[in-house]
Amino acid sequence: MDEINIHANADKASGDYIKWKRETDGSENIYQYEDTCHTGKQIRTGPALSGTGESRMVEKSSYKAAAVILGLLCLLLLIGLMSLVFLYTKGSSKKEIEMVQLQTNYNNLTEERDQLQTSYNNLTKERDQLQTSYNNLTEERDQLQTSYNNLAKERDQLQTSYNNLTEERDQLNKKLDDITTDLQRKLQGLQSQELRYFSGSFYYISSSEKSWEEGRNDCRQKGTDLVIINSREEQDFIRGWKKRTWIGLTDEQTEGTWRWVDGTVLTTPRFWAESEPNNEGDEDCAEIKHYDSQNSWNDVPCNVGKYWICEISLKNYSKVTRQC
Ligand code: 2F8
Ligand code: CA
Repeated sequence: MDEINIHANADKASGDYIKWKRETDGSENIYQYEDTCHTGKQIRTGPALSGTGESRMVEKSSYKAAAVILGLLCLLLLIGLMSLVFLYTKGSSKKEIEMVQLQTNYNNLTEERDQLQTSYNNLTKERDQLQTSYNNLTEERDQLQTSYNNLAKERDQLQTSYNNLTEERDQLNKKLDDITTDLQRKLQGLQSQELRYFSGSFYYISSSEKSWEEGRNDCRQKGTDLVIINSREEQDFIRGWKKRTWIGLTDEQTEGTWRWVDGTVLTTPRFWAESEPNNEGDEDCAEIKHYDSQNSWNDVPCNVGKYWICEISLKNYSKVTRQC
């Protein structure tokens, strides 16, 4: 049985060593010993190499070559690992730089975005304020437009009223001229006669006696008519002449229905003498008979001769003017 001691630490003869031992059955065992302790620990077992010393030399060379190859492989592996680490580190650095740049860009973009967002918000606010101002201005404009339209409408109405009034004034002026001319003509016709004025009317009494119709025609020729008595005061004024005179009252048209010469039916006041009108022998025209009494009217035949009184009423002119 062969036995070889191999020291793992050449500088220390008493250090750890490995014992290679060939067993009788041809197998080989390798034991590891620690220092002075001779109890070995078996670390390998296997068949023994065939051959003698020469074969052992070959085996040793093979082990050395294997060790060298193994070393080279380890070196290559180490170099590879280092390269990988280098590349990884380099890649990581590049990535880190890129990440930093990306982060910076991201931060810049975020800041720009925030600034843009702020600008957008400000612009939105300004736009809303402008929109509000625009709406207010639009509303004010519409109100002003409405006021303007109303004023224009009022102006047009006033203009129309002004035009109407101007036209009315012109018509009135024309009528006034006509009335003035008419009055002047009538007054010229009565110039030589005695005229009396009472409460808005001129009165004329004839100097001769004629029938009711002839007396009325005389008045008409002068542009007037027989007197119409409308009040107690006028009745007293008329009977103040103290003459039996025709007045402008007749029932010729309908017996019993007394009408004034302007067509109005006699109502009140009325100043018939007692028991009159009695139509004694077809009496269709009225006279002032009992002039000393207020109730002085009498109906008599129209063809008898009597004085007559004409009336030029200025109120009638006034009425005509207002009707225009
Ligand atoms: O008594 C009243 C009566 O007097 C006269 O007749 C008699 C009158 N006639 C004339 O004057 C013509 C009536 O009219 C009057 O009613
Ligand atoms: Ca009578």
